[in-house]
Order: sequence, then structure tokens, then C-alpha cells
Amino acid sequence: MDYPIFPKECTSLLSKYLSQDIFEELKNKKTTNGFTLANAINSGVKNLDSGIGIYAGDAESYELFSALFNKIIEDYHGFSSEATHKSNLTIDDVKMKELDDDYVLSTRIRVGRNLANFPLGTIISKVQRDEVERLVSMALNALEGELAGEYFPLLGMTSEVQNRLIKEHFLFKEGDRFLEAAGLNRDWAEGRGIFHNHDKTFLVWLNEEDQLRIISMQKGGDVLKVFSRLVKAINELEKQLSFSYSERLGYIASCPTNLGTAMRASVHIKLPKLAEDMSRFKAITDKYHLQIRGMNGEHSETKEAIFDISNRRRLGVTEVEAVQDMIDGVEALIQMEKKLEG
Ligand code: ADP
Ligand code: ILO
Repeated sequence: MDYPIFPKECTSLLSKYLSQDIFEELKNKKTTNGFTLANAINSGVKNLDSGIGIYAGDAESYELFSALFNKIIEDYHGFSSEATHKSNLTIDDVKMKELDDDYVLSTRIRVGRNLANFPLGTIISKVQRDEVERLVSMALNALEGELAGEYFPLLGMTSEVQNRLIKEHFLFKEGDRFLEAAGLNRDWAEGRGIFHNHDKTFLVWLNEEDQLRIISMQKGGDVLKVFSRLVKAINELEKQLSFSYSERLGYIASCPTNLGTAMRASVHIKLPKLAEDMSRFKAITDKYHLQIRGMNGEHSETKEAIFDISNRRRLGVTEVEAVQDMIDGVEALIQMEKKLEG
């Protein structure tokens, strides 16, 4: 592979940090699982509108290609290469403000997880992916009480059911071009699926961008209830599965934006007044380290002034701090919306 030349309009962190020198230093390296620099950057090279543009193949990628990853990680999370990640899932440490249900339509918190001793989805073989599905679905089927549910493989799911689950925000979309170029859609839909409890307040995606996306969600703004359910699920699953974790980088994820806590705590919130004043809106989201997405997830447009607002930082902050970023920032957005309403 030759050094990729990015057009000036390209603003991805990959294009910002992949200098010719770094490219030369890394271009012939390969992890034990056979993951190369060309594999890592393919998504950002093929998708010039990427925000980040790079994926890992295994935990080792983050060390072997650290000359590039560390710069991207520092830029995105503000996490220096000398720092060490810390985890805190103690529910009582969250300082709760009730989020107003008049504005907040729903709350969702997810974490990404990958199994230790397996390569990440970008480079996993079909046999290994099927084994991940077998191990994880077995663990999920053993859950009890509120977390008990059923695993639905994507293979054999009717397109009607699949589309309804996507429309209701429960299931991942198919054919994402960023994941495609990263190798994450290979053998689709083999090994992919969704587990959920009866009320669809606890869900787990299997073998999408990460091997597990553990999700807790419900209507309204009761963040504490959503967080508590998620923590319970993580603890129960950790009794049965061993997740890939690094002392330095926390939970290992395919995308560097998801390292550390791998947590995205979000609300769907209706803010018609702020929607008309995006610079005021962005000043608040920047102050609280929040990200604005469209109503149908990342890379989607906003409809009817409903936004997906979530914590942006996931590494170098604990889970409690990540959730607190979201709570405090959303509270500030609601206060401003009320003020603009007069
Ligand atoms: P991820 O959360 O894994 O980063 P996406 O941004 O693609 O991925 O979101 C996945 C799905 O979750 C989308 O359908 C999105 O609309 C939905 N979603 C995200 N936050 C909420 C929320 N607070 N309430 C309801 N659905 C949500
Ligand atoms: N590769 C995509 C997405 C990056 C962050 N989001 C997720 C879901 N990992 C990009 O670079 O825009």
C-alpha cells in the first residue's frame, strides 16, 4: 500500500495524524493475529467523510501502531499516552438530577465489550465469530429476573421484524459503509443477532462493531434506573465471560472512540428553540463534552428537533463521570431551552 493522499476537505483524525513518517514506520508491521496498518486505515481511506477513520484488529494493535493510535486517542478523548484509565461503576456515586420527561423522550446507555483471547471483529474468522456467538448467547440465556430474555439470530429473522426493530431504535442498521471497509461486515449476517428481555429495556447486540454492545434503555429520563440495570447486566455477564481489558486503555474496542468505558449514555431530547440557534446549542454541548447525533444514530440527520445527546469522552473518565457529563449537560440544555421559551 502507498501512502494515502487525503484531499484538503477531509477532516478525519486519520488524515490529520497519518504523516508520511508514521506511515513508513508502521507500514510493514503486523500483529500476532495478522492485522496490518492497511487493515487499520482502510475505512478512513475509503470513506473520506470519516470523523475518525481507523479501527483496531486486536488489543495488540493499539500498542504496535501506537505512534498513530495514541495521537488520535489523545485528540478525541484528551487522554495522554502516559495516562492510565480507571473504571467506576458505583451507582451511588452518580449525582442525580431528574431529567425532565417533558423534554427527554428516552434514555439509553450502552457499553461495548469484546472477548479476551479472540481477535476483534475487523479480523476475526467466521469460525471464531460463530464461537463468540455461541459463548455469548449461552451466557445471555442464563440471565435471570429482569434481565432474562431470548436471543434472536439475524439469520432467519424476517425483514419485517428486522426493520421494525431498527425503526424502534432497538437494532443496529445493516450495510454501514464505515464498518464494511473496516472488515466488520464480513460473512453478514452469520453470527450476528440481538438478545432482549421481554420489555426491550435490556438488549445485547452480537458481533456488530464490537462483539457485544450491552444496552439498557427505556422511555423518559430516569437515568439512574437505566444505569443501574446496565451495571447489573455487566456484573452478571462478567461472572460468565472474560472481556478484553487493558490496564492503560480500559475496555478494548474496535474503534478508538470506544476505548476505556466503551460507554455512550444518551438521551433523545426535543429542543425546538435551541435547534434554531445551533451556535448556542454547541457552546453548551462543548462545555459538557457532549456529542450531538441525529435521531437514527451516528451519521443520521435530525428530525423534528429531536436530538441524540451523549457523552463524547469514554476514555480517561470513569463510567460514573461519563454518565455525569451527560446528565449535567442535558440539564443545562433543558434550562436554556426553557429560558428561550420565555
Ligand atoms: P451506538 O449507540 O452503538 O454508538 P448508534 O448511534 O448507531 O450506535 O445508535 C444505535 C441506535 O440506538 C439508533 O437507532 C439510535 O437512534 C438509538 N438510540 C441512541 N440513543 C437513544 C436513546 N436515548 N433513546 C432511544 N434510542 C436511542
Ligand atoms: N469510523 C466512523 C465512526 C467513528 C466513531 N463511531 C463509531 C460508531 N465507532 C468515522 O470515522 O466516522
